[in-house]
Parts: sequence; C-alpha cells; structure tokens
Amino acid sequence: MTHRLIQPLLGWLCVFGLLSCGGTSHKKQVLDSRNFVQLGDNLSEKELLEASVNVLPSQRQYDWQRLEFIAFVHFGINTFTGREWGSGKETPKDFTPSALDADQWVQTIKSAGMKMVMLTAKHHDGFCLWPTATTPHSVKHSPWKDGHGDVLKEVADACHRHGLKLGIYVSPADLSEIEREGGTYGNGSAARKETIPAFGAPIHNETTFTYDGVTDYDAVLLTQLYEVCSNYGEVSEIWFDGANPKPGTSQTYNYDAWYDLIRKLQPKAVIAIKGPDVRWCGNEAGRTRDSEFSVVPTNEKQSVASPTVNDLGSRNKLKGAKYLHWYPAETNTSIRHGWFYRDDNQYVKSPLELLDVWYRSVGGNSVFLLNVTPNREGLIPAKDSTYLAKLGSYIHDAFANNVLDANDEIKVNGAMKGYEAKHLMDGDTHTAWQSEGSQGSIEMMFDQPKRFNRLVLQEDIYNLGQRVERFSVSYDDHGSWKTLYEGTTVGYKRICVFKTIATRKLRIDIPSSRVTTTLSEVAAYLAPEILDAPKISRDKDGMVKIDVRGEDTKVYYTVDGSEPTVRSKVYRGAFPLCKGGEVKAIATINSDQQKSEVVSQRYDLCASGWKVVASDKAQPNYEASKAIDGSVRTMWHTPWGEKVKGHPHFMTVDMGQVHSLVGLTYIPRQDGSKSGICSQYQFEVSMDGDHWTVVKKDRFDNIENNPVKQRIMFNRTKARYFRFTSLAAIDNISWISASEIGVVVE
Ligand code: FUL
Repeated sequence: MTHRLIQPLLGWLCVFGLLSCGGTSHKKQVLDSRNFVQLGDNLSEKELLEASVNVLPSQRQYDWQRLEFIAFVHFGINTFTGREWGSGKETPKDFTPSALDADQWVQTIKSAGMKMVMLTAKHHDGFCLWPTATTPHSVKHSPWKDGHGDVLKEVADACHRHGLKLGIYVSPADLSEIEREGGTYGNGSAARKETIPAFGAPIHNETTFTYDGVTDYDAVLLTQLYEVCSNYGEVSEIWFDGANPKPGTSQTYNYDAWYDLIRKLQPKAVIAIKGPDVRWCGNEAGRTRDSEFSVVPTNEKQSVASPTVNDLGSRNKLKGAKYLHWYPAETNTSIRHGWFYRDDNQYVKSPLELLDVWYRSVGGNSVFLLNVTPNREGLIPAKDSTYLAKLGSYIHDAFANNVLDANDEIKVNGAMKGYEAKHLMDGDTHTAWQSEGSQGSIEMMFDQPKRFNRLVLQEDIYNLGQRVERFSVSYDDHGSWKTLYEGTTVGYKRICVFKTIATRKLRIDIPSSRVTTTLSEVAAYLAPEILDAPKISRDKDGMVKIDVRGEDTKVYYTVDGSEPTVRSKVYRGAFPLCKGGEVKAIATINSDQQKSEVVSQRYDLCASGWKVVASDKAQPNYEASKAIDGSVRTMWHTPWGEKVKGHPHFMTVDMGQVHSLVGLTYIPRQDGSKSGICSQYQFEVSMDGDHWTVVKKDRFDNIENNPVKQRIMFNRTKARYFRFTSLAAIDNISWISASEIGVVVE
C-alpha cells in the first residue's frame, strides 16, 4: 500500500472511545488496520483500485466468512404471543416452553450444514433469555424451570457439545425499557462515567470496565453485553439490529463503548449490522446482489450510505470515496414467513427454495444466515427440521467430489513468481495464481472428458483482497467453444451453476480485474440432478393448477394435509378448492422411480363471487378490485404524488354470502417496491353493509423489511361484508398499495 494514497489511520482511530479498564485510562481501537483505510483527495481510478485491493479482511472477518452458512434462532416472548414484534408490555409469565431442547435445535441446524447458532438473546421487546441482573423482564421471572432456566446457556452448551459456534443477537431497541415503570430507554438521563457491570451483576475474572458518556440505557446494554460475553464461552458474532418498532422514542447509543467491551471480552467475535465487521445484505428475503463487493466506501463511522442499494462497491462507487472498508455481506432470511414461530399455517420454505438462496449467497460472496423458529414447545417443528436435513444432504451430495485434480493440464496467460497456476488446485485458499495484468485466462485440459455442472471459484481474499470484476466460463463442445456462465465478482467464493456438460477443455476468461488478475481455487463438481418440484397455483375462482416440466412427469397430490405418495390422487387437470386448505404435490419420472420433493401450498377462502362495493379513489389500472383478483402480480393502489390525500384509505367487499371469519390476510405488493405498503390498518365486518364492527386495529410488525403475506387471526365472527382501511403506510407515505386482501374462514 502506498503511503501517498492512504493517510495515517491512527488519528482517525482515536475517534473511538476513551476508556479505562480496571482503573487505568488508555486509548483503544475497534478497527484492524488491515480492513479500513482513509483515502487521499482527488485520486485517479488507478489509485483508487490500488487502494481497494489493499483493504483486506481482519482475521475475525476471515474466520467468519469461512463459516459460509450459519443459523439464526428467533425465539422469545413473540413465540408465545404470535407476534413478529413485541410491545414490551408482555409479562415473563407468557414465556412457557413445555419441552425446550437446545440439543434438538443444534443438531437440526448442524444437519443442514450450518456452522453457528445465533440466538435472539434479547429481541426488540426486551425480554432476556438469560437471567440478567439488569431487568426483571427475563426468564428468571418466568414459569419456565421455575425461573431457574437460562436459554442462552442451554444453547451455548449444546453448541459446544456439537462443535458449532455461538452467536448472540442483542436488540439495541428495547421496548420493555420504554414501557416499564422506571425503564431507562429514552428517559433523558445524562451521560456520565460508569463502571460495568452495573446493577450488581456478578463480576467475572475480577474485570470491570469504566466508560465515559454512558446514559442509563447504555449502562443496561453494556451490562447485558458484559453478561452475555462473560458467561457463555466463546462468542463468534454479536448482532446489533438496526430496526426499532418505536422509533419516536429518542435514545442515543454509545456504540463506541459497546464495541470496545465486546472486543475486550470476545476478541474473536465479529460485530454485525450496526457494527463494523459485517454488513446487512439489505433485504430479509435472502437476495444477494449479482456483484457483491466486500470493499465498500463508508463514512467515518464505518457505515454504508444505504445498505439496500444495488451497487455498493463498483469502480463507479469508489470515485470520491473518503474511506474504504472491508465490510462483507451477510444474507439473511427465515425458513418461515416471519422470524418467529406463529402457527402451523405459516409458510415454510422448501429445501429447494432454501438451496437456491444458499447457492446465490454462499456462492455469491456472502455468508448465509438462515433463521429457524422453535415453536411453543421449544422445539424446531418437525416439518422444518426434515427440510433442513434435506437441504444439508443436497449441499453435501453436490460437493462431495471435486472432479478436477492436480494432474489436469492448466495453461494461463502468465503468472507472477510465487503465484503459478499450480496454486489453483492446491486446496489452499491462502495461495493463488496471479498474473501481471488486469486481464487473464485459464484453460484446463483433461485426458478424458469430465462431466460436471458446478464450478467453484475463489480468490485469496486474506492476502490479495477482492479483485475479479467480470469473468466468463466456456467449454469445448466438439471443437467449438460455448459459453457456460458469465459473472462479475468472485471474492471469497462464486459458485457457477449450469446444466451438466461433458468436455475435455474448460476455459475461464477474466477480462476485468482490479490491478492484477487472480484466483485462488478452481473446483468442479457433478451435483446429482434434482427433479424439479411441481408448482401449485390457484386462481380467483379457487381452481388449483399444478404445473411440472417434462412430458413424462406424473404428479400426485393430496388436499387433506397428508404426504402425497404414488398411491395418492393423480393430477389430471385443475380442480376446485375455493374454501381453502393445504395442497401437497409430488412429481415423479421414470415410472415413479425418481421423485421430486413434496411441495405444499395453503390457501384461504377464494374470492369467487366477491365484489368491491365501495372504495377510495384509485390510480387508473390499480382499482381496488385488483386486490381480490387472485393474482399477486396486480395491485390496488391509491393515487400517488405530493398533493394526494393521506390515510385512511379503504375498500369494502361484499363476499356474496355469510362466512364465519377467523382472520384477515394482506399480501403487500410483490414487485420489489415498498411504496404504499400498509403498516397500520383497521378491519371491520358487517352482515348488511350498513352496520359495522371493528374486529382488528393493529400494525403489521416488521412489514417494511419483510414484506410477506400477513395472516392475522381474530375471534370468530359472522359476516358478509368486510372493510379494510389503511391507517398508515411505511415511511409515512400517503397512499396505500395491496397485492391481495382476503379473509380466513373456519
Ligand atoms: C429485523 C427485526 O426487526 C426482525 O424482527 C428480525 O429480528 C430481523 C432479523 O431483523 O430488523
């Protein structure tokens, strides 16, 4: 790294907390000098690229990246109240798992190939899953194990028993500290010097920490961090969520002190999301960018301008950057619709859906953080655990044997000394092939044709940073080159997925890299073909269709919740299911020799015969009827623009006959935009269209980050009409959009 480019870091690092430890005052830093640089002014593109390849992962970031696939466990008060976000007004008495078994969690997670378990030790509601000294709102005051239980300890012990790492999610937002009498969150307390742990929490190893600038709430949070970082063995990740269900309450956080405490007590732990080591991928659906750069421009507080934008680190984005930071992406999503277990109607992503996210995230230069949801018994539900084991076997079987070997002939367009082509297949990600220029090509020749359908590329990010910006893979098909795959970034890992080929020659062209071209490892695999699962859909009138590919594919299905087998009903064409229920289907080929995985879809009452009888004005082509047309591709949308009338907006539906309703459904727009997604609503019912009863008035928890189907239950009520009224949309937007609105019947 040239010193002209990078100004001394030291001055900047001193921005971080002044603190004293055990009484002696000294300065500490949170960053590693490898992974963050301050840039000089007016750098040319060449200088910027040089600077960017010199930004490298810290050891803890590298160790974390190599875990590849890790688990979130969302469990807490919400599991028992059926909410996604709690209110903070719950009582510990609600926490009543009847058969909690952390070994079952950890073994299930391990069966999927995940390497860490990250527990929501404290979610936004503030309920602590360990017996903290900071608040009465914890397991200690719950009926579970007569207040002697400690979920975090059970999980930590199970992780250590089964060889998995431990991660801890601690929500900075804490609603119990807002709502509770004497609560500290947003109480306006002055910042002061404070010794941690506070609240009489036991001191571990005679170590205390004294920080300046500590508010009452900082003292709570710091003590909680002290407890979770001292008493549960090694911690590999701490997750600070940015979300806050009650953003109006003003409370500053002394992040510098929080980070410092973690670094001291758990030096190997990465601090994620609202932290300097790991970046949120920007959505909760498990989507990874096509080009995921680990080196991104950040501000002096090491946060990206917006984690959700598509381009964070391309050449274009480096222009004018002040700081460059190794800030890799973590892709998160939940196995269910929702982060917490709600009920057995909740949608569970199939192994193939999860595998797809796995390929894109792990194979797209990011770590995949998949959430599992223990139920009210305290167990990962049977369906989910079967799916997770299946996912694990898909991954294991796909990558069982590298078909390339060191005897294969390799030609490259040049190599720097010590970076010869032989390193591409030495199985060591700390060695690499590197050519002088920014363009490169690798050609491999095999004695016998080789068959494969996956190609795994890696860079030596630890020593050389991230360089490849564009590449393509081609193979020799009987004398002519055919393109197999085109991609952009590689970084830690890129997995190229394509149809099985057999070839004697494979070529990787890299037309664009930063400074030099390099790859550390190339491997190819023949993943067993997996028969495509059928796709189930239903139209407005309740007719269910099951689609499969291939003419000789047979489909069997059930509608009573049982598992479909070759003895179940054969699908011969669309069938009616207006009332709703669960459709499960399986595809087979070769006279039932080969089977797909089972897919299932749950449906509520269809909208056959329904009519919108009144509604607010809609934008042309976005009439309210589009919310009951059975298609998630169309939507109801009220007029948008600066001067439009704000909420409430409503639509009234005549269902044509009386139904016994037990819930409502709202599917937010599914086109990727968040505009007009309803965050607060009112739902009314009527027998005659004149006299109305409000049956629900509430918010849709976490709908901004996780815009999936909302299914809200209420007490049984008879009605022929319903009225859905929006009271607010996310980001305080004045209009409402809805892909579908419906009801749940008994
Ligand atoms: C979000 C939270 O609000 C959700 O409840 C969940 O914990 C998810 C992982 O992060 O920001």
